[in-house]
Amino acid sequence: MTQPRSRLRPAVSQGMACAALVTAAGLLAASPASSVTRDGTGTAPTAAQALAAPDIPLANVKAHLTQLQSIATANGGNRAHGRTGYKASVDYVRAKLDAAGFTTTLQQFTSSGSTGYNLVADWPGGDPNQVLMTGAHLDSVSAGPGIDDNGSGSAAVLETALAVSRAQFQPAKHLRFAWWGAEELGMVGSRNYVNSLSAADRAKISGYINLDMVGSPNPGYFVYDDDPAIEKAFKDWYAGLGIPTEPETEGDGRSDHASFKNAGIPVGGLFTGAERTKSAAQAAKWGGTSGQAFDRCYHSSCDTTANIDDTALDRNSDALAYAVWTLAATAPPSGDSYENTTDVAVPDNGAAVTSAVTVSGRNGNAPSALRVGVDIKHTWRGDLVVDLLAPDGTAYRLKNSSGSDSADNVIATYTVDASSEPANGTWRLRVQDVAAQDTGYIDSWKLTF
Ligand code: DTR
Ligand code: CA
Ligand code: ZN
Ligand code: ZN
Repeated sequence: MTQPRSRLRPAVSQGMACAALVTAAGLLAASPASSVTRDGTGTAPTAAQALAAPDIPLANVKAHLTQLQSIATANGGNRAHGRTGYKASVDYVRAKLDAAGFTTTLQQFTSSGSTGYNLVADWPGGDPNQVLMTGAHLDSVSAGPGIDDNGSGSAAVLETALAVSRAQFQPAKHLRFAWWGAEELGMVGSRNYVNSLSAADRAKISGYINLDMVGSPNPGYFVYDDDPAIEKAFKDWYAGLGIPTEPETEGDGRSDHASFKNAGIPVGGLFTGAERTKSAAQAAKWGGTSGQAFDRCYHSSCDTTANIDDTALDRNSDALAYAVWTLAATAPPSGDSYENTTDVAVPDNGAAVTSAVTVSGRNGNAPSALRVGVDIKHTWRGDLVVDLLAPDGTAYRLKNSSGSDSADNVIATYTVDASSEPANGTWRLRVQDVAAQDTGYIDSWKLTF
């Protein structure tokens, strides 16, 4: 049931009730801290769980690739199933996750006469009946170090998991990350994992996101066209960057998401291409070299750290973080929405403006996972500070400004613990542009209870 559109309210003057301090480490560190408290007395506020996805530092992702390259070099030139380089890769990833507070499990299996290992890492918290999984295969072929295939996916997933820890992210859903063995033998590890789950445990997995080759040197931007919600998260992200994507259609059955899809679990993922050739039309929209394979070193000894396109790796790592933050925070819409679609101009480097929705007829307080969907069209979105104002004026920080976030538009769904706020009343979205140049407007926003 959608409420009638609300009248636009006068802008909230600056200096009104202050923002709740978002205590997530990492996010505030990425931009000027706003250490105001709810009541202005300096007492510690209750933390609002409204967090935008963090930027995934490319340097961190590449540091993992350097480590995986060193491991391959020290172990006969590869990280293949059944070889010492694979187990060393598992030990490296596991040590990072243990240090970051994950609960890690090593699942053993046998394939082609050798012991294989799946590494599974659970982030404590969230609804155990709604598990969002993200995974990548960690093994290479025996011909080479497998840095694009699939160190790139493994490193992007690892760094996203570490970003969850840095942010102390506590979404509605439970987060689980996995690194698979023996994918190159035919998705053996991931199939072993899915088959080892009871039907009840399989049913708890709300979705599986797969990253296999996300840094190809002549990259394409392919989004798996399987589950629409997962696909939408990735397409929204790339639309925000103004980068066209194509559906990943050849992948059916060609990577670990197949193990989950075959069990009826919604799947999605990203891919930058392997042995196939980039067309002229694709080169025209993505750059790179037409008539050349997306990855000329696919399954070859030259799949080293030199076989990576940094821009593609960075974009896909950030896209993964956005998808995890969005999909984990968004429990299936179960309630009513209240929306305002009236455009509100945001003055450049000026006063805050607001857009209001009026909620009525509800009982009690708002939920602990109040969903705030925003659509703000604005170049260089790092200029923007975005807050949700409860009817009593209490502010919940949704997005901090950032001197480095040059991407356009804020199209995101935030989850706010608004359980201390009565549901009925006039809620406002407050947006302020705190840096000169670049302008934009609130296109629409909505509350979902
Ligand atoms: N089979 C994967 C590489 C691969 C080829 N096509 C796709 C499509 C979607 C994901 C992965 C792939 C491998 O060699 O690991
Ligand atoms: Ca990044
Ligand atoms: Zn491969
Ligand atoms: Zn692969």
